[in-house]
Amino acid sequence: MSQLPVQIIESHTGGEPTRVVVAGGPDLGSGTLAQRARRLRDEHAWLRGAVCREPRGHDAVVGALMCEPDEPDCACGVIFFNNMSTLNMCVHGTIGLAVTLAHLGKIHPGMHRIDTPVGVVLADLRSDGSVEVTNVASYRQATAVVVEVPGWGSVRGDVAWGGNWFFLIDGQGPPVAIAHLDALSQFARDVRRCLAEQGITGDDAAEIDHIEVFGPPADPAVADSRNFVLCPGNAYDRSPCGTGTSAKLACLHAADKLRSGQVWRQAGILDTVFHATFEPLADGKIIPRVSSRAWVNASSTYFFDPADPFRHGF
Ligand code: PYC
Repeated sequence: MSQLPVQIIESHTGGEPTRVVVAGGPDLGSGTLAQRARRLRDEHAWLRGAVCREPRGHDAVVGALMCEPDEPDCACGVIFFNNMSTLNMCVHGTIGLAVTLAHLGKIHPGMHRIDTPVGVVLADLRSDGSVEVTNVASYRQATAVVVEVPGWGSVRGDVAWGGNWFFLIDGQGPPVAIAHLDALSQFARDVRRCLAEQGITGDDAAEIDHIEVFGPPADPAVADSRNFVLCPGNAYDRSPCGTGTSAKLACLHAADKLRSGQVWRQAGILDTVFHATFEPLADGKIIPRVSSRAWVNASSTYFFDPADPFRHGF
């Protein structure tokens, strides 16, 4: 277990924090990013405790361990994690990673390949500081799936992959507004538990660990929709969630409700907005492109005093 200081650069994307571990992280050896992500999850839980739990962190923090890429021509590799486990992919975190790399002088405006556990994504760092992420191929796996949720009744939604597994619910549950945060969190947690109990999964029996609830936008001139996204654990995404926006695009495409190239403006619960488009693939999947801005707002050094019982979080 590393007792070396860990160096972090922090940013937020539409209100959702990202902490990029730029030095002092564990040595995960070689292999694909997916293999190294499993090693991080199973053998180095201390890092997610130190970064995403109290007393340094909180459950909304997403960590990003910068690594050597496995795929050629990548600016870097990255493994995202939160207080519970590793994440397959994270778009807001990729935007945060891109501005962090620029802050460190490691990249300049232009297109950059980033290796992740679910494949290579592209980050286009523009000269105005915004970043467009070309995400992994996304698709709707099932539509109008009904899950029985005690207290809420029959809840209907779509199952889709956008780099993580999502259950997307439109127009059911509490109003999608910050005033209803507790009720939304409870609703989404109940839905997630019932999906697992009723055997409703993504492909290969993957747990659907993100729940996305949609409602009307505050201002239709600014956004097409507002969402609430429950992340693995109990935290909700402060941003509109880029993998969730990718899943939404896949569902809109499958339902023939959005054309290739048409811009979808997804607001999150704080009314920050991601702009997204897609390119259709021959097999019915899509390649989503999601853009937003992130701001670097802190740089920290974490110390690990062996006498501190909470050096790896609680
Ligand atoms: O932006 O993809 C995203 C994301 C996933 C979890 C939190 N944010």
